[in-house]
Order: sequence, then structure tokens, then C-alpha cells
Amino acid sequence: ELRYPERLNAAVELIDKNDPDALAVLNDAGTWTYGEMRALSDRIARLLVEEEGLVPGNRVFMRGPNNAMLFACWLGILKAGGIVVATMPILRSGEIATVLERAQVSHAIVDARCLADYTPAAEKTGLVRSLLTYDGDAGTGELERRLEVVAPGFAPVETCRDDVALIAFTSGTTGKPKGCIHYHRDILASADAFAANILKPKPGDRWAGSPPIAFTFGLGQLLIFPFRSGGTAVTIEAPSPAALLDAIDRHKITTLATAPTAYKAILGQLAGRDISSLHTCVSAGEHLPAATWHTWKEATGLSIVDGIGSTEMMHIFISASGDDVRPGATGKAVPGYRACVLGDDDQPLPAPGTGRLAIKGPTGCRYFDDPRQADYVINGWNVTGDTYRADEEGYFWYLARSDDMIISSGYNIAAPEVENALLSHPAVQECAVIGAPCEERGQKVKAFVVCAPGHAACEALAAELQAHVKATIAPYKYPREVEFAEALPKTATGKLQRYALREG
Ligand code: 3SK
Repeated sequence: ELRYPERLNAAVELIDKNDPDALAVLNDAGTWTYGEMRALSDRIARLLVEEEGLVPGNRVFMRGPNNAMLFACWLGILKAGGIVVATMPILRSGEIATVLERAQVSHAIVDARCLADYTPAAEKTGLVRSLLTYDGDAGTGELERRLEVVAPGFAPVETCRDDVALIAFTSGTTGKPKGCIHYHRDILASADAFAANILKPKPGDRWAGSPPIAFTFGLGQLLIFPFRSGGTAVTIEAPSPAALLDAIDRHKITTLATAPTAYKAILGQLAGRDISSLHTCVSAGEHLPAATWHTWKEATGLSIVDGIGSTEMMHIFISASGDDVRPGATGKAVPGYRACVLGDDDQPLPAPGTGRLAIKGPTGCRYFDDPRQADYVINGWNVTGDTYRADEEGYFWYLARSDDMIISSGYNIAAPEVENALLSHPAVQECAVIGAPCEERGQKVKAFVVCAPGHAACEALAAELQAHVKATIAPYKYPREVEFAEALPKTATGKLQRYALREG
């Protein structure tokens, strides 16, 4: 069991307790030691409290790409006793207004390059009474100018382990955002459970990846885990596959975190690149297709660490690494967590069994003022909405999101299994499979396919893909309809929105 002292400020644990001379953040604009990050976050906290009237419990909106200044602001807000409400730079003003309103935000810190969508949202809601803007890591913004004249040092607010540190918004796969509350202790628990046991980080590690820190997958991989283990966070503002490859080579990244689709895209651009510094590759956010795991292993010699987490649970709770990996399985319950599958009566099923995945552990779902809490936490179990098979060795095998099981002519068909079969065809870059209404079968399997570069959408390709699926998995699962698309609808965190396809 993970135990933390009653008085706990996560920012102090993450920054102030590290070697001040060690490298905390690195990017193309510069380097920041732990001592420098401590000094910067202290000044930000002092400015928020002494000049902007922040009191503990105030919610502070954040918006900007991953960089040293964003990280320092995140730490400064926690030191000041504030609650971080971080948002993805790709959110637009309607979505930003919803977050400001739902979280009752009073303060905002925004990268000046991301003001355009923020300003109308702030005007519409009229809640924000203090706005600070900065200029990425250029050091030339309004916040940076004000920090120059702020007295150094700050005595961090002595928050409690159960004080709220974050409200992390998730639109989930259904499009209606929910705010997930996390305490100071949850921040450390994500590192002390998943990272410590599965990734086993070392102080010299260099961490990089694509998710913004507004997504708790990115927050863990790119800020919490590096700082909790005395490593270096390498920030990338526009993390395309090519930018990730550049950073790996230039900054000698050891630990990469990105989504399955990005691993697939990187594979197509590996030729001539040096990625020999990598020792750990983490995938989450979406189910990792077995084909991508195998192709990555063949191309790089590295086993991707797959994991399932959720914004509600803060980070990953089922995973495996090293000799524990069973290709195709997501993994076992991360030490500190318990996992099982629930039957239709909401009771745990004996293994082997198939049902709705349920988790208990040091972190858990606490929606902010949202009746959907009762759907997520059932009899003390966090029910993620995924259907899994639990085997007798404690491994969990992903089948589908619970609402992505297709029932066609009485057969249960897991959409991701059909997607995996399609993805093993070279003409398929991305795909999504849904159950479409069908008079004859109740539902029929329908695939939306984005063609890989060099392949054109046509009827002959559709027929070829259908034949390929029939030859790869049980033929009754093949998509009876194939529709080609330019792109697939995704959430801000890159999760496929199958409901948007179902609703046409
Ligand atoms: O989607 C996931 O698997 C995930 C992983 C880590 C943290 C947060 C999320 C949503």
C-alpha cells in the first residue's frame, strides 16, 4: 500500500527534493536544472499569491503546448495551493468555455500563441479575474517580464495529501466532458505504482512523447515520472512523428510515450534515423494492435510497454514490461491495484472470464459535480467501460469498449479485433469498425478505412480488404461494408470516437 504524510505538496516532492544541479527540462530552446525549475516555480507561486490574489483552492486554467514554462506554471500553481485545470491546445472556444464554467475558474495562465480561442471563452463566461500570458520558452512574454521583479523564493502552501491538485477534463469517447478530481497524493501514486514498478526509471533517463500534459497520460510520462525519478523531461511543442524522431536522435531520448497510431506512423519514417538511445517505449490512449507491437519489435528490437489507464484513474493500472509481457495481452494489474471483470450482475467473475473491466487502487474516479459518478464507481470498483477477458495467470486481454461490441446475427464481434485484422493489410493506415443497423442481422460490421500513402480508395481495394479479414480471423467477422474516409473522428486525446461514426 502506498502511504504519504498528512502534509504533502506534490510540486515540492517533484522538484524541490531533487539535486539542484541535475537537468530537469531540456528542449530546442534551452536547458533548465532542478534548481532553476525550483526558482522559477517559486516566483510564479509568489506572483500568483501576492499579486494576483490566489488563495488555496482557486482553480487555475492553463493552456499551451508542452514546454519548460508550462511545466513551471503547473508546479507554481500547486506550490501556491491552487488547483490546476490544464487544457489541450487543440480545444476550441466553445469547449474552453465549458471547462471554465464547469470548473469555476478564477485565474488563467495562457501561452500567448494560444490566446485566440481562449479570449472569447473568457469573455463569454466572465469568471476569470486574473490572466497571465507567457511566450513559450522565448522568455519575452508579460509573465516573464513580471517575474523579473518578483522576490525570489516562496514557502509552498502546506497542502494535505487529500487536497485537490488537479481537475482533469475528459470528453471520453462520448463527447460530453467530465472533470476528474485528483489529489496531491494521486500525483505521486501514479509514479510510485505504474512508473516505479513497470518502467523502473533511472535518474539519467530522458523522457519525451506526444501527449500534452493536459492529458494525464502526458502529465505522467512527461512531467511527473521524470521529476519523481530525478530524470530529464524533453519537451516538444509540435510532436509529429518526424519531430519525435528528431528529438530522440538529437536529445538521446531513453523513454518514449505516444499512442499506437503514432508508433505506426514512426515505423514508416524510421529509415536512416538513430533511435539507439531508446530503451523504453510506452503506448496508451488506445488499444495497441498486436500487429503494431510485432512490427515495432522487429524494426527496433524493443517491446512496447502497453497499458490501459484512464483520466478518471489518473494513469495506467494494467500493464506489463520485460519478461512479464504477453504479446496481445494488455498486462496484469499494476502493483498497488486490483483488477477483475464484472458479470451482468455487477459481481466479480472467476478467472477465466469475460466481462466489464473493474479496478480498485490508490487512485480512483471522483467526478466533479457529475451524476455519471454512479456509472463509473460500482460497489467500490472503478468500471472503465472496457470489455476484457481475464485469464488464470492474472493477464487481461482487451476485447472492446463495452459499447463497441457488435452483435450481428447472434454473434458477438469485438470491433478492435476486426480493426487489427484490417490494420495488418499494407493499404490500411487507420480504420474504425462499428455495428451499423441492419434489418437482416440486427447489426452488420462496417469498416471506415483511411488508406496508407500510395494506396487509392476503390471497390477493388474494398473487396481485397474484406477477403483479407476473412483470411485473418473467423470469416463471419468480416466487414460487410467498407467506407473509405480521409480521416477518422477523434477526441482531443486521440481516442477514436466510434459514436460519431455510428451517428453518421
Ligand atoms: O487512455 C489511457 O489509456 C490513459 C492512460 C494513461 C493516463 C490516462 C489515460 C486516459
